[in-house]
Order: sequence, then structure tokens, then C-alpha cells
Amino acid sequence: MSNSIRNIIVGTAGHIDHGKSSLVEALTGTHPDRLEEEKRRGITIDLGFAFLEEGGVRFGFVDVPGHERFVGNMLAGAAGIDIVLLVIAADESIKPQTREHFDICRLLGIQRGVVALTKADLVDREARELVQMELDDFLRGSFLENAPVIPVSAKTREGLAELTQALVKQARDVIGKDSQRNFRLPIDRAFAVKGFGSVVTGTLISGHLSPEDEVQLFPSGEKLRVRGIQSGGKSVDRADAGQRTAVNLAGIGHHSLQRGMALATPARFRATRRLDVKLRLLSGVRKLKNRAVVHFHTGSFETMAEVALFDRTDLSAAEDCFAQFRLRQPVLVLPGDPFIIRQSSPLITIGGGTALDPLPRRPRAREASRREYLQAVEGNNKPEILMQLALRSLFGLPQSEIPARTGWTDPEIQETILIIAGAKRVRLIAAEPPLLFATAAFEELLKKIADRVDRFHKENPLQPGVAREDLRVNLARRLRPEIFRAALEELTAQKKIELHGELVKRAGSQISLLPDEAKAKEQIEAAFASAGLAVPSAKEVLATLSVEARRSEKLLQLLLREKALHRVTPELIFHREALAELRVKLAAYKKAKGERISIPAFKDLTGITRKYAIPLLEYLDRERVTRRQGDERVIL
Ligand SMILES: Nc1nc2c(ncn2[C@@H]2O[C@H](COP(=O)(O)OP(=O)(O)O)[C@@H](O)[C@H]2O)c(=O)[nH]1
Ligand SMILES: [Mg+2]
Repeated sequence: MSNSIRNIIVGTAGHIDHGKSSLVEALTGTHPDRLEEEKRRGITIDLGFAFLEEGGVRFGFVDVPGHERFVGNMLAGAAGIDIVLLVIAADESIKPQTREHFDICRLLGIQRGVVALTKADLVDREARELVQMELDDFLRGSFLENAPVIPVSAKTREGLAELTQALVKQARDVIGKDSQRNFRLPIDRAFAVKGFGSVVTGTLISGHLSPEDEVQLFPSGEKLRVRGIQSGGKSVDRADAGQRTAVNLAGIGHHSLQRGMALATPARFRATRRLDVKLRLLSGVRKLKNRAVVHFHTGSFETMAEVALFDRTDLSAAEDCFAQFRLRQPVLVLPGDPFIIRQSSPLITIGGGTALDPLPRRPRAREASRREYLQAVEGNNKPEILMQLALRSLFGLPQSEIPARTGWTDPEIQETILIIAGAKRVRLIAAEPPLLFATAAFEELLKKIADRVDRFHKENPLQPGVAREDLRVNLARRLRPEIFRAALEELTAQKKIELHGELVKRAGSQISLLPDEAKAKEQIEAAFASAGLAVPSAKEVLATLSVEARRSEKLLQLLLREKALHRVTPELIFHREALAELRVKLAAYKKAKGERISIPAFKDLTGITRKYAIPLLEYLDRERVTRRQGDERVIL
């Protein structure tokens, strides 16, 4: 983007017939009313758009309807306004929609504006001064308190140059929208253009967009390709935040597109039906009761919603509190997005505020309090926000989850992770995607694992350790394997545990046998050692012992684990020495008589019956000592 040009959105506001549309036409040369009905009736029903380049600023004008019935349309256009052009007819002064539109601007957090005292040609100096006095009162204490108030006439063109200059001056001080952030465009119109297909328009509220980019449509989540872009009535290679933008989309019919949907950078965000907010009511409105149903507006989107007030039964005029909205329709909304609520009868704006958590969880006993999280978001304290997110993710926070919850860019995410990982408040755990895990929770997990391993040794003195997978599943079924692995590594590094293959044991732990167990173990081993290859069954051996079956079975397992004994088939167990001797004999046979050996020759060599010979040969095949070839074996 060329740095010299600023892209600024100017939105009109004010009562019907006060001259908003005429003023936009006088300033830009474009009459913003587009619809047939608007032209016929001479009133603005829906949003209108016009453009002006002046003093290094590219202005996009959004002209809104003043009629109270069309405040919904006004709200769709008000999203993304940088500068409000508050229009007040000099011959009528302040009227109901002057107030309502102005309230909306304040609730949306619009920071700058210019006041146009229109139809100046209709009144004398005295009347102008009277209106000016009323205005001073009206604007006192608001963001427009010190805004320029300029008498203008669309008819005589009085004041127009001065007004343009005032807009240029304001534009220089606007904190512009950020082209470097994630792309987002709330759709305010969708239609088909012959020969082009589907087109949507909207104010590009952040990021930038070029033809051939992939975008995601919300709430459906469909991924779409951008075929072309127009801004200010011209095809462009790139549109930047702060521009009115028309996007030609491939692969979708215009009937599947409508106001209230949004386009955004793909694969980062999620639409939601619930969101936690800071809500404030305007002064002079009725109390809002917990669970009341209101009209909810954010961006170009509108739906009915039920409000759940935090820790209170109602909210009075001019008060604020944290609240959760449950929306009838899903929407893409990110922390910091402003919203407006209106009541049903009479249909008036009663309040608004800022979205804080678009993917709220139901509170749990062990998670950090929701209030703390919302306060961190409100204060835009990034390390604290991420810390709280990690704390409340009991099974680890996948890094890929962060954009949908925060709206942050990748550099912001990386930077914030570095800060809190550097302060050792979270651990970064290698996984796909990487996981953030609160250090406190990790310490707790380490302690729990060490305790479990200790307990296992106490309860199973004849076993060398606990199987990894048993340990993990017993800790928490949903514990991610990556976190478990990191915990085992950490405990190993701290020399608290030792890992032996799939077994986890307490560092330095040894099996301690009782005297009768030690004796029985020796007897078992001796029985197999003396049997050579003509082994007895395990059952026979164990039956001769003085310890009871449960313990003797464990002792046998111990010998197998120590590899003193080998299980060749479920029934046949051999002593290590006997098998080693067999290998030596086979090697000698190969040297003396060649590499082939038949089953009878094998029986002769070993002096055992077929009952032992066949399983042993199969075992030797598996061990790649021999290979079967027809009825014979090849000694390898
Ligand atoms: N005399 C006079 N009439 C105006 C001026 N601006 C607008 N009007 C008239 O006021 C009426 C309403 O204007 P319009 O721009 O549609 O008002 P909007 O509803 O605020 O958009 C129209 O009949 C205009 O011709 C002006 O500066 N001087
Ligand atoms: Mg109008």
C-alpha cells in the first residue's frame, strides 16, 4: 500500500430529511441513494456509498438512512466508520434520530467527527446561533465536544470547502485501520453482476485483500476464491483496511450470500452463538432484566439474542457489567468488536459495548475465573490474556486455537508466547500443533505422576514398574500424550523416575523379595535350568513351591522379565542357558555337516522329542537363527 494515501471511512448520521444524502452528493458528486424506491420517494432506505480523494486522503462515504424504521440498516453501515459526519438541519436542530444515531456512534466507540449544520441557506444568523447553543449542550462531554461545527448548504455550496478541509484534518489524526492484521470484511451487500457472478461489498475493517486470495465465508465456513476486487469504482490489485471494497467471489451463487455474513482470513476463526461482553446501557432507558431478549447488532450482522447478566438480576440505565449473549444466529465476532442492542417495543437503541470472549466456556470449578479473563481482555493485557487461556485449558491450549479466541496475528501470538514462556508461566510442549500448558498445572501433573508411580511400587512389590499407557489413562483419559511424554521426560531429568521401554519405575527402585519368595524364585529358575530343552510345564514347577499361586506366578513373570527364562510358546518356557547352548550346537553342526538340517537330524542333535522340536524350530525361525525350506531348515 502506498503510505502517502490514507483510507478513511466517513459515515453520515442524523435525522431523516436533514440533508445527509444531499450533502454527500454535494461533497463527492455522487448521489448515494441507489434504489428505485429511494429515488421515487426521495428518502434513503438502505446504505449508500460515494468516494472522494482530497488532501492525501481517500474517503469512502457511507450514507445511512435517518428514518427510525431503518436504524437496522444504519447500524450495518456504521460498523467500520472512522469519522462520523453528524448532520443537523439548521432549521430543525436536534431530533430523535439525531440523538439515537449519536448514541450509537458513542456506543460503537467512534472517536472523531465533524458536525455539519445543513440547510444553512434556510436560516439567519440568529437561528444558527440558537442551534449552536443547543448543540454545545448536546455534545458536551462526548467525543464531539470539541469537534468543528460547520454551517453548510448543499444548495448554495456555502461551507463545503471548509467541511472538506475539516474532514481531511480529522482524517490525519484518525488511528487508521490496520492492513497488517487478519483480513476481515463484514458484508453489507450481496448481488450478482452479469458476466461476473457474485459480488459482495463491505468496509474492509482490517487486513488487505488481492485477487486470487482464498477467503473464508462466515458463518458457513466455506472457503472461496477472490476473482476480482473493486474499490472506489475501479478494479484494483489490492484493497487495504479502511477501504470500501467490492469482492467478486468464485464458486458461490449470490443467493448464498447476504448482509451480516463476513469474509475473513481462512482457517483462523470460528463463528459463534455465545459471547461474553462488557455491556453498558444508555442513560434514560428502562432497566434491562437478566434473560431479556433484545436485537443484537455487530458489524453488518443482526439477530435476536438473550442476555445473561453476570451476578445480577438487572442492569439500570447508564450502568455497565459483564454479560453473555446467546445469539439466535451464529456470527464471526472477535474480541474488541463493538456491538449495539435495541429493545423491541418501542424499537429503540438501549445500549451496547464490546465483545470480549467469542468462545466462552462454561465456568468450571478448577479454571481461573471468567471475570479475571474478561478483565484481562478489556485491558488488552496480552500476556495475561494468554496466561488465562492456558490456565483454563485443562488439557493444554493448542496454539492453533489462539487466533479464534483473540483475533491476534501470528507475530503477536509468537511475541506473547515468548513473554509468558520466558517468565516460566507456561510450558511450550512440542506437538502438532504446539501446546501451551500452564506451569502450575504441569507441576501438579509431575507430582501426581510421581505419586502414582510410588503407589504402584507399594502395591506391586514384585513388579519392576508400571506400564506407561496404564499410568497415562489412570491420570486422566483426556491427557494429551504429548503432555504426558513431556512430564515423563521432566521427571526423568529430575531423576525422580526411570524409563525402561514401556515401563515407568521410581528411580533406584528395586524389587525386594521376602526370604520365602527369593527361595521360590531360585527354585523356579533351577527347575528350568536343569531341564535343558526337555522342559517341564510351568504349572508343574510352580506346584512344587511353598509360596501360594498368586505370588509364584509373579515370580515366574519376574524371571521372564529379567530374561532368565524365555517363553517360546504359551506352554513352553526355556532357560536362557539352554537356548544359548542350542545356538552353539547348531553353529557347530553347520560347520561340520553344512547348513541344511532335517527335523530328525535336529531331534538327534538335541535329544528331544517332536513335542519340543517343532515349537523350538519355529522359535528359531522367528529369531532368524534358522529358515524353513520345505521339510528342512537352513541354518543362517
Ligand atoms: N434548502 C436546502 N434544502 C436542502 C439542503 N440539503 C438538502 N435539502 C433538501 O432536504 C430534503 C432532504 O434531503 P436529503 O438529503 O434527502 O436528507 P436525508 O434524509 O438526511 O438524506 C431534500 O428535499 C433536499 O432537497 C440544503 O442545503 N438547502
Ligand atoms: Mg438520505
